[in-house]
Amino acid sequence: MAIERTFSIIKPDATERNLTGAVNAVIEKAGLRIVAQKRIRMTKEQAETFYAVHKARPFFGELVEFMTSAPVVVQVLEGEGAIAKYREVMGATDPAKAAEGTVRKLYAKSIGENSVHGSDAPETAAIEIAQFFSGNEIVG
Ligand code: RTP
Ligand code: MG
Repeated sequence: MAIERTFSIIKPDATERNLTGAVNAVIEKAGLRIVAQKRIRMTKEQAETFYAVHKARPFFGELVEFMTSAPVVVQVLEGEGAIAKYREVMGATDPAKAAEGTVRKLYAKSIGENSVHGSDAPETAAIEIAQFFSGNEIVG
């Protein structure tokens, strides 16, 4: 399988509970390498752009409000099949349905406040990485 890069966000519910290191431990234990990372406060504009695909969904306003409510940690993860692997490591969107040992099973509070984001395909990974990182910030 090819070496890929995926985009990750440690969301406000996790940073607020001081779980950045705990989430990173799960990521690294799964064999994914954190090749870029920064803590930011997302602006409303950044959150709306990032989740534009969900604009028509009933939870969009709530989602943007949540993502801007506290700092987040944006990351680039690298590894074999990193995109699918990280989705596995994260677990299902709804923590009640997430498998044992996944980040969301371990730490998520609810379907909305679910601790992490991960890209769902190579195309979205490239777009999402480019929204938050320039090439020289990523050190593989
Ligand atoms: P993400 O994009 O954050 O990695 O999560 P995902 O693919 O597992 O889920 P997606 O369907 O793309 O939804 C994006 C985020 O929107 C929030 N959400 N809230 N209240 C709700 O019913 C609801 N559904 C989704 C979650 O924060 C979800 O991760
Ligand atoms: Mg998604």
